[in-house]
Amino acid sequence: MRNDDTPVTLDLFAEQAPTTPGQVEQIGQQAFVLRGFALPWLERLLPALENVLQAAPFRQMVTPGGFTMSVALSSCGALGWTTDRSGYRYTAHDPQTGRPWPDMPTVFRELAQAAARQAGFEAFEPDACLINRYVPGARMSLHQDKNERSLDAPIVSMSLGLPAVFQFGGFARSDKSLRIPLFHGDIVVWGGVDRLRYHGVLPLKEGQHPRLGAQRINLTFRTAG
Ligand SMILES: O=C(O)CCC(=O)C(=O)O
Repeated sequence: MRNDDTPVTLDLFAEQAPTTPGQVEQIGQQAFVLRGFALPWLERLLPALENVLQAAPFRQMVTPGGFTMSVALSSCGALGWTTDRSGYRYTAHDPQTGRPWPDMPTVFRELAQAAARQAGFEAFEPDACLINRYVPGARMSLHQDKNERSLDAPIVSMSLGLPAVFQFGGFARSDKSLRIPLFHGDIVVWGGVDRLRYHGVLPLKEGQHPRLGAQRINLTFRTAG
């Protein structure tokens, strides 16, 4: 209820995220949702994101099985995650341009490190930032992040734009998953004993975000090399 006693509907798909900045939700032994953690950084983060996307625009990639992913991808940092008919891997060059992936902006790195620290992971050194763009209907099926050379570092995953439902499961694809609504500015961090948990995103619902329009952008930071 608000002060005026008007009932508040926690509409998952409302334009404004009903996130409580500063709230931390534990979703595993070493896994946390940091509500609104990115919000104070956005004035620096969004222009930096735009620059990265100018150098390495979103594109739809094909899985080894021949399916075109509904999520469009880009990357920045020393390594970028890619997929094609020959497999999933990290590359130092953008396969579309043949150029190195754009540098990871300082604000990206600092924010990812601050979020990791808040979740108990000191000294996080991300060398890969995968940028996922969801339009309504786009989804990411349950998977584990396991193309990274070492699994010691956590995953730091940041949500921007439209809300989405994040699935956070167990160590087998068939394990039951939590369904966690994520909003503009929320960050999920998982590592340690939770590092290999299956996770995914349900199909994005239609909507208009006041800042980013009809899309959700996710930045996923990893130590890959
Ligand atoms: O979009 C998200 O919140 C999750 C992205 C993800 O699971 C991945 O890139 O591996």
